[in-house]
Amino acid sequence: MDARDSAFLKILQEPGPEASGCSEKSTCGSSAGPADMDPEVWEKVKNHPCYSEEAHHFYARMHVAVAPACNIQCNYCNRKYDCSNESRPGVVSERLTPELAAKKVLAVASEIHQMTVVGIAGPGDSLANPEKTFKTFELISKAAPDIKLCLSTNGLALPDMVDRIADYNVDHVTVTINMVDPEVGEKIYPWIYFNKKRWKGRDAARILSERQLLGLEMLTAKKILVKVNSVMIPGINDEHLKEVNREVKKRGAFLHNIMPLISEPEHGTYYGLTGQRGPTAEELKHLQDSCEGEMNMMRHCRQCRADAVGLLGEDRSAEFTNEKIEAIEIQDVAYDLSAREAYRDKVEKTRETQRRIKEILVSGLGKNELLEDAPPILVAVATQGEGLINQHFGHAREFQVYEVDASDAKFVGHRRVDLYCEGGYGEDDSLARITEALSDCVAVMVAKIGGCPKKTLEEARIAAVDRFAHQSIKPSLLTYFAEYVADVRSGKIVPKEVSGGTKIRSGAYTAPPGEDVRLLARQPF
Ligand code: CLF
Ligand code: SF4
Repeated sequence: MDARDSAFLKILQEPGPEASGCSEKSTCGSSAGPADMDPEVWEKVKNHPCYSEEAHHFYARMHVAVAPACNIQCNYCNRKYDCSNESRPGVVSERLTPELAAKKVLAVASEIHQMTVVGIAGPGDSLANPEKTFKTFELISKAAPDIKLCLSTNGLALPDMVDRIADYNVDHVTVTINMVDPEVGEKIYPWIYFNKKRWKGRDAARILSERQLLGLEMLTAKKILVKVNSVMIPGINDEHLKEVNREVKKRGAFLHNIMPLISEPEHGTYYGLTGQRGPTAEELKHLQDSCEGEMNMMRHCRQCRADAVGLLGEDRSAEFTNEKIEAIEIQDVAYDLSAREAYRDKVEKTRETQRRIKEILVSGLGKNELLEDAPPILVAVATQGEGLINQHFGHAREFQVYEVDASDAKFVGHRRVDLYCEGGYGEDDSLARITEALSDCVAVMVAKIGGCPKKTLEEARIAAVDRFAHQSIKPSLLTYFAEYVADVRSGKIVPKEVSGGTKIRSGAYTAPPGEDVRLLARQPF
């Protein structure tokens, strides 16, 4: 038991609930735990930060940018920038050869024991560059056999590559599917390059869709886990994504990740230049909620860069530049498999403890009549990982948002913000933007917060809560929910009206070596 969970120790000493089998469908999804799925599947996803929401608090991924070419054009992508499928466009990537990529993986794995997955996600399309992609996988699997291999693709070349994907033991494949109707597709894809020919309009969209769905079926027939990414483009495919959801579920997709369109004019994309807007946080959540009854939804995606390194939501890629990796002598890399395994064992014990505390709390709350029919609330959390409320308000670059009721505390999204505390001083402009970004939340849980931001948040009816500092997130949220409802029922607080329209902030965090992580301005190649 982690001493940081001391507030929950007493609860743990009481008898726990009976072990149950698979819970209701609503508890499955990327937030699911071992009780919710087949043990074989759980083994594959339990330390993959994208396929398991729980895992993303503890484990990191890295991308190796070995795939520069692409075989299609998406209206949300400018080729001068990173792939929008798996990386926010507009942040510079260094491209790698397969050999340098494998060396980089060893260097990162020896430094960051949390890193369990290597993905190839661009900056173009992984399967439009098959020789580079598969050579990279071959080298990594020989050098670092405990690392999971993952790839992301637009799916056009996928049916021709499924056997090779299986041969290289790639267990996780992401296919970006934005439509299953060519009429919708022609508004998203101006052209594709297929069978040595450039196709345009509806024909292009039809071929792409057929190849994506065929590839998906072929992968699931081989028991390879497939995540489908979809970019939500209001007015173009937002309603249509419900049909996409049904079609990919039918074909065995494991997870559906509906992501917001990122389209700023300065990115130079077709959508950016023509004023196509992205969804608000509420619109995105509403669509994700309506698809959740159909299949497992991912909500913790950070739309990472093609060379991202670290926990989702942080990016340590600047610590591992090509120049640094080239300068490293491979014999100096301390790739210690046993240290990595020991780290994972420790993490698994912590996760088990946090899970058990949560189960016991939920069981207790279920018996509390006061909480019956109490509507869920949104609560933001400042965290640096490990499933704990362990970040100072002023140091947060993003807040995780949870929907909490008596039955669960479910991760439903994140809000990127500017640092409030710069050089020891609070920034009023940042505070105003943070307050706006959290406007739909009733509280924000932090390790610590100063009197001034606390007052400003409270004026906006966002309670700043630091009494759960360094405790586990989900049990703290459940405990807070019970207290909140009791206060509402007694008339101590009036429930907050939420107006909607919360903007989604795009941006990637990169950390110059030795410095704080900052939101950097876009830099073209
Ligand atoms: Fe990378 Fe993608 Fe593999 Fe994850 S990312 S290739 S599945 S290892 Fe993850 Fe990043 Fe979202 Fe992608 S958070 S953009 S879903
Ligand atoms: Fe850009 Fe990726 Fe679309 Fe290719 S598949 S155009 S790289 S977003």
